[in-house]
Amino acid sequence: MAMENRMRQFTEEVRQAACQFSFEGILEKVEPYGNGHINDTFLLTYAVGKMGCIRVILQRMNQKVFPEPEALMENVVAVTSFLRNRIVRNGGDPYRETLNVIPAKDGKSYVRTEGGFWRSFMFVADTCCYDQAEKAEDLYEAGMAFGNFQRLLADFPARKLHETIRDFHNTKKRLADFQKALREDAVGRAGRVQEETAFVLERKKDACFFQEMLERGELPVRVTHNDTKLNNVLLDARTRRGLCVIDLDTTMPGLAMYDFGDAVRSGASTAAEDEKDLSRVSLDLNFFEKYAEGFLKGCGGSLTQREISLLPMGAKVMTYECGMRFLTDYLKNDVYFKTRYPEHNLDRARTQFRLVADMEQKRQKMEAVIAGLQ
Ligand code: ADP
Ligand code: GN1
Ligand code: MG
Repeated sequence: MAMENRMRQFTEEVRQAACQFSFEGILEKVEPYGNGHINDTFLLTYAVGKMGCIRVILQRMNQKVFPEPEALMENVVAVTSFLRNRIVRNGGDPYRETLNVIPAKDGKSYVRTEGGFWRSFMFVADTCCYDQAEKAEDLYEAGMAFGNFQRLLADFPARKLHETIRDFHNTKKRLADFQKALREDAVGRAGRVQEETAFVLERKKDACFFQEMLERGELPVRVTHNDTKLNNVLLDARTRRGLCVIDLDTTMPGLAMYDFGDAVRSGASTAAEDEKDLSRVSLDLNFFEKYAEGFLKGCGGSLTQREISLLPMGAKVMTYECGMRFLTDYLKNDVYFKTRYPEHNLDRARTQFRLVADMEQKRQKMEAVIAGLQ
């Protein structure tokens, strides 16, 4: 019953937002959509005269995570317009190969209601989107799509981008945040995570690895996606080819290793991000290789030798950072990521740390795979 009431309230809020967008037709259906951890995503179906049905995505942006939705949408519009031009120039389909923002009736890229800030995208139909890869080819295709995304944005004017989340992949800062949450122990959970805490603290050096290289000016800063989770890329359902990179909220200056690493973390694990049976969690080296092959191909030779050799480290640091973020959120009483049960963030942190440990075991193998692709 509580669920039904919640759904009714959601639907009402969605309707209030939807009527301010440049949609046409009669709203026939509202469904919660996808498995994102941050925004509230809905699929809306409209009946348009005698033309049949049109579906659109409507999202309530998470204002706790993104305190400046206007700046965020400026980024999204700038990046998608730039991509659209490139895709058209390359003979591609700009309605399927990038997100398309549907504006509000007042011409803005977002709508503000009592319930928050909303935006809308054309729905990219006939696609598949996976939380976990089904086969190695999916990872090749995801890698190709994310690599291509980075290549297409190579000459995007990075200074135009707002930093939507400050220090997003500053792992050193993430470690400091974790230590602060541990000290504050807001809801008395610190005692329950001593093993995980020790795991984090034993790897302080990893937290500083990229940040210190960046501070020394040793790595090229590129426009990167920064949230290359497998379910942030759509594959064409018919051909199963990498089609459209979505969830552009964190597209900002960053490192190639971030985009490589986060996709390996999410796509090359043998288990779900919240698997409780840790014996099922490991790095699938075949998936790792396929993702790397696709990513390098997609980047089209733009990565330096140094960057390529740092890809395995990117996978480890991104996995470590993500585990630390889940654990920090657990200590802070689950204020950032959406959770479905009280220990959800802790389960997620544990899988990430198990994956880090496995990557440490497989380090030489990972390096050999990357060397073999050069
Ligand atoms: P979050 O930031 O919460 O992860 P996303 O923007 O990734 O939100 O959207 C959540 C999910 O909704 C995606 O994983 C995908 O399944 C689906 N989705 C989002 N936008 C589109 C779109 N334009 N077309 C088709 N599916 C989409
Ligand atoms: C979030 O939004 P989503 O679900 O695609 C998070 C990522 C994490 C990921 C872990 C803006 O991604 O950074 O790696 O969860 N996005 C943001 O699953 O914090
Ligand atoms: Mg997402």
